[in-house]
Amino acid sequence: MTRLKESDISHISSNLPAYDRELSAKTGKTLLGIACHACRADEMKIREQAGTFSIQVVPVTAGQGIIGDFSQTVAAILHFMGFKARVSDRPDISGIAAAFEQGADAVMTADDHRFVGINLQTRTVSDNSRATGRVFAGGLDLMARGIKDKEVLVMGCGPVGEAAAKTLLSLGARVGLYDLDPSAAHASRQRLSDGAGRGTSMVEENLDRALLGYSHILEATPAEESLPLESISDQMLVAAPGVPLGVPAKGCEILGDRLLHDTLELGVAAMAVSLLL
Ligand code: 2YH
Repeated sequence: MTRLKESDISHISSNLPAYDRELSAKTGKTLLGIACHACRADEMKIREQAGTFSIQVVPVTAGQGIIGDFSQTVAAILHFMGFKARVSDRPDISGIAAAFEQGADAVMTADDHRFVGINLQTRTVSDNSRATGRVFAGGLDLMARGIKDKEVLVMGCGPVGEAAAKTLLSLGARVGLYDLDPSAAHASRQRLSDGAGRGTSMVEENLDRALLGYSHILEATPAEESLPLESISDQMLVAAPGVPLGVPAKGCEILGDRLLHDTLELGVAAMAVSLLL
């Protein structure tokens, strides 16, 4: 599991308006709009509810400890989306207790294993990995102007890739699953096929061969350069929640507006929206 570094996120807060414009150019929707699309939520209603919904972001010192700028950046993203958000004055249990005592509607908090949002009234828990997979799948759907009946290769079958695959199947895509460890792809396929009413997925065991047949990619690996430069075509659309980004620098240039990638923004946006559902 990737642990974010301060250098992965330090640019985010000051760049939110520009990132929102970039997302609109790529997908036709803003950060909030993509999150609502992915969560099948009414954007107008969410915008209205967000203004009175207070979220306290609670830093966690356990394990490897605080990541510089992490909580502040999460709060900045939430604030940018229109939520009443702030970083808790205290970390850990004291912060959680204060959020309850002060009547917050929700907390967002992360240790080394999970990053979650918890609605303190409804007990809904939104998980960053699931939300991230879901929102990047929704973003790919928008970039493709409808992913229904299209073939998508999901690279990386961890929690993010599997959540993306689940969303893509629910949108009617035909999904190929690839993982460096084929048994992870097979296990993922089994879990996906256990979900009632879902489309079918298939496992791809040879990446080079698979890449010849797909022009829609959901890159959810934790590896640099997982998508070979030679495989990047003029038609390819890539949604890449993986950190670090698996697309080589030259590939990013070639893809331009056909590449969707960030380290925190879209995942936090989808977590926040799902807390309101
Ligand atoms: O980055 C992480 C974990 N790898 C979970 C990621 C789930 N997608 N956690 C962030 C730790 C933040 C730290 N405890 C803080 O600053 O509060």
